[in-house]
Formats: sequence, C-alpha cells, structure tokens
Amino acid sequence: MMRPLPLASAALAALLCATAFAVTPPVVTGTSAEDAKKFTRQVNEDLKELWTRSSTAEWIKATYITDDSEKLAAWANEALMAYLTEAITASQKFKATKGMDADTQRFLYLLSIATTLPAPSDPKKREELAATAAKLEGIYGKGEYCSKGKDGKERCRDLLELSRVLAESRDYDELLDAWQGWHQIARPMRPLYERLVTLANEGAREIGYDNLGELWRNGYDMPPEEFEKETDRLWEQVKPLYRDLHCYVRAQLQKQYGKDKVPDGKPIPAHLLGNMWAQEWNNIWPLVEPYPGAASLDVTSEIKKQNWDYKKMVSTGENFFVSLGMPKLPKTFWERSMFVQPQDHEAVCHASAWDVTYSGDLRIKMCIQATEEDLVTIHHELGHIYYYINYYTKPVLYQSGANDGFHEAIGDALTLSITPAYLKQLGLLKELPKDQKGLINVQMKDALEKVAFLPFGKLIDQWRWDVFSGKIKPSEYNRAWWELRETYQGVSAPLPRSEKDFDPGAKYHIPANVPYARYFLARILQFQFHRALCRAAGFKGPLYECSIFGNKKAGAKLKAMLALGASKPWPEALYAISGERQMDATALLDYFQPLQAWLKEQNKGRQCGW
Ligand code: X8Z
Ligand code: ZN
Repeated sequence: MMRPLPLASAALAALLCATAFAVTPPVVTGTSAEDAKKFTRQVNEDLKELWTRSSTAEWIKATYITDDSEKLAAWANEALMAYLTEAITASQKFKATKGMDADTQRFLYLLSIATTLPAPSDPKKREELAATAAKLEGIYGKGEYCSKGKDGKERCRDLLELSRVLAESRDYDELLDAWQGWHQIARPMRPLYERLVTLANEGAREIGYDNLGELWRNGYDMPPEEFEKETDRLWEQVKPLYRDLHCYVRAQLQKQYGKDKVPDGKPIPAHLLGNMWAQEWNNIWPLVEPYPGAASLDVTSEIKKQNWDYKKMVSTGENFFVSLGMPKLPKTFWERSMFVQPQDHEAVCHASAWDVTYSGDLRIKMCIQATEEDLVTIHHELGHIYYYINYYTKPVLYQSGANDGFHEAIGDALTLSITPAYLKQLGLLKELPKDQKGLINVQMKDALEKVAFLPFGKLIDQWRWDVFSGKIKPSEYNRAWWELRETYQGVSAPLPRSEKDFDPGAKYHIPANVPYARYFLARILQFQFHRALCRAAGFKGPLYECSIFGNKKAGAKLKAMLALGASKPWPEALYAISGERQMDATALLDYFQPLQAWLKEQNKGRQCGW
C-alpha cells in the first residue's frame, strides 16, 4: 500500500482544521445591563452561524438519508448543542441584573427556550445524544414494510404507499395489514428513544429545568404549569364538538364494517379512519357524507383529472399569499426545494419548510402527490415560508413565531378561505353547494380534517410530558400511549399491543423530537386568525362563508403580526391581528355551529361516547 505523500497529509490536516468549527459563547465577566446587551448581541451572531451550519447539514440529511449525511448532521448539531448549553448556563448570571432594555430581556428569555433537545455538557453524552437523535429520524425516514402481495411476490412499501392504503381501501383486513406493517418499523426505536429521554432530561436539568417537558412548556410567555392548564381549558372548549363528530362517524363506520368490528359505546379501531394515526379523517369522507350528491366536493379527482403537477400546486398556494400583498417566492425557492419523492435515494417525506441560512434561503421539502390533502399541506408549509419572509432580517433569536402554535397556524388560517367559491375559481369545483344540505356536506368535510385532529394534537405531548417527567416509565410507554389515545380520541389499537411495540415512534414527531402542542394550539388559533382577518376585510356574513383571498387589508393585518416574529410576547402579537389577548376556541365553535346543530339532531337516540 502506498503511503500518503507528506504534502497531501499536511494539506488534509489543514483542511480538517479549517472545517472543524467550534464557537464558544462570550465569557460573562460583568453582569451590568450593558454586559447583558453585549452578551445577547454576540449570542445572536453566533447562533445565526451555528444554526445555519446545522440546518445545512440537516437539510442534506433529510433530503438524502445515508450514514454519512446522518453523521454530518449529528456533528453540526453537537457543536450547536454544546454552545447552547454553555450559553444558557452563562446567561443565568444575568438573573439579578436590573435595568436591562426590553430587547435584551426578551433575548435572554428566548435563549433559555432556544433548544428542544438540550445536551449534557459531558462531550461523550452530547455526542451520543446527537447520534441517537439522528438515528431515530433515520429509522423513520427509511421505514418500510415488506410482505407478500396478492400475487405471492414479496414487495416493500414505504409510508406513502401504506398511507394510500389507509386512505383508499375499505377492506378491514387490508387496512389492518397496512396499519400494523407501518407500526412495526418503530419497534427498534424504543431503546434509542429511552436513551434520548435520559440524556435530554440530563441536559434540561443542567440548564435549570426539572425535565425536558418543563423546558418545552416554558415557551409560552407564562409559567409552564399555567400553560398546561391553558391547553386543558382549550380542550374543554372543543371537546363537546369532537364527541358529537365521533358519535356520528362511528355510526357511519358501523354501516360499513358492522357492529361486531365497530361496537357501540367503544372506541373506534384506529385503522378505519383513513389515516395512519387517525389524526385527520378526511379520507373517509365518502363513508360519512351527510347528503350524498348534495354538493360534489371531490377536489382530488379534479386535481388528478386536470393533471396538476407540483409546480401548479405550489404556485396556487403562492398565489394566495401574493393576492394578500405578499411578495412572490424567490427563484432560489424553486431551485432548491425538494418537491417530489426522490426515486434513487431515501429522503424524509414528512413535509417541512426551511430558511436554511436564516436570511431568506427558503425551501420546502415534500413528496407532493396530486391530492387535495397535499394542496392543503402546501398552504400550511407556505405559511411557515411567509413567516420567514417577514422576519428574516431580524436578529436570529427573534426569527420564530410569536409562539410555535402561531407558526403552525398561518397557512392553515388561509386554507379556511379555500371556500367552494374559491375552489370554483380555481377550476377545481364545477358547481357550488346551493342549500343547507350542501353546507352541511362542506362543513362535515372541514370537520373531518380540523375537528377530528384536536384530541390527537393534545395527547401527543401529554404522553411526552409524562414520559419526560418519569410519570410514564419506559416499561409503560406503549400502554400509556393507548390509554391516552382511548381517553382523548376515542380510538383503540386494532390489534393486541405489548411493550415490544413502540407505537408512538410510528408518528414522525416522536423520533424527530418535534414538540406537538403547537399543532393543537394552531387548530384553534387558525380560526381566531381567520375571524380577525375576515373582520379586517370588512366581511359581515357567517365565518364559514368568508374568504380573504385577494384582500389587501387582511393581508396588511397578517403581515403586521408576522413581522413581529418572536420580538413580543405572543398575547401582543395576537392583539396586533385580532384585538384579543387570549387564545380562544369560540371562533372554531362559531365556524362549525351549523354542523354541530346538525350532528346533535343526527345523534339523537344514539349511545355516544366510549
Ligand atoms: O407536521 C406537520 C406539518 C409540518 S410542520 C406537515 N403537521 C402535523 C402532522 O402532520 O402531524 C401539520 C398538521 C399536523
Ligand atoms: Zn408546520
């Protein structure tokens, strides 16, 4: 074997030195208000660099999963995590500092919640945490279920294919097979997840939290215990509507699958609701359509018939934002995004939106299919993108939503303006629903997506908060998961489960460690935003008829809120758009008032609940 030339190895060493990048936080020598200001200014600069490095590596990993890309992402994350733990610890020296300006105080608070995965300062443990996190997401992204097809040949299916079965098949056993096949992929995650919890809890304790859940709940401008109560309050507001919907849907499923499979007074088997996690039920619309034919709402067929490609779908979303007075998406967005599933390598298909450099390098990552569901998800992702567009010139700690629920709610709020009239304008509906029956059909379709989601949105972090606090032990992970799913959603495991299974891991946000309470808040906030924007537009009719498409006044209101980023506590951002300071589900309840009245009528004499 040839030895490398001395010159070559010297050059290699130089290259390694040049790329090995470690930033350490500014050293806190004094604790005056001026020192605090200087500290946060430097932290903003450092974090922009570190976040850019880590999201560049994360982007490559997510769009091209290999052992190498996982490693690169883990390394970049390690540097970031090391910095954050140190910087947050250092910032605590300013706890007693008086006379700080409002921005400095806000930066210090935002720094204290700037990580969802805090690492212990021990480098070995940090390395292990970063590698574990990367592996977990990798297992999810590469997940597939191999089984014998009808022709006797073995074939392997990924989440997209299995989800299609869940959405389209009405065959109980075929559904069951796809459901359990996908859930199998999560089994190997269990030891890794357990380790992630231990290490991240240790990291959380080092920066002053009891456990990781307390850190997550601290991100809402109120004490963590108050936030938990706040989510309970919002859930109580919407629970009756959910239970009315559940009761009606269960009765319709009994017609399809029989009472032996879907018994009275019991939770619904999780594989019958059209979605791998039973989180949104829109795919079973044909089974629950209140007045068949009263309003034809099959947008997916029309999208397919007209051969809409990803470009057309994304441009349609962009066009909505532009109609409100927002700019067009930059050329680089079109060049750098991942819009379709790559055929020659693995990628994470779960949709996401990025500003890779925190300065307008905007991209989405999706495996777009020609369906109405994906058209809605595109609007959701563009909501994130237009938030970025409106705040990316700010210091990096301000480059977030007012709270994370706000970020998730923007695109969704606009989808509430995708009314039948707007769909007709797009050429995706032939005729408008004419009467009360048509209205109920439209509302049912909306509720299957929006209302069905609410308990799911709530329970995911209920589970994780209890896991992080130790209330749920590793030996109870799966049992506790299904208890919550039964209690909140009224949905049950369709097969016997055991602690060999790790069903929470079959949902992206668990292995990817993305907090989920944000989506629960977003389902509620989006109606509140919609009501506010409709008022700004001068709309006077019922909320479900309002579309803000093309309305510049509504656009200006929205922009004013987006441009704040995280610079103010969220109640102020909410005030800027709506004149209200509390999160509140009355807008959602008003929106669905006709449907709820109808459901109550339909459910008379039925044994509701579970
Ligand atoms: O994860 C997402 C987005 C990306 S932030 C596609 N959502 C949640 C989910 O898919 O579970 C949007 C709705 C809820
Ligand atoms: Zn999102």
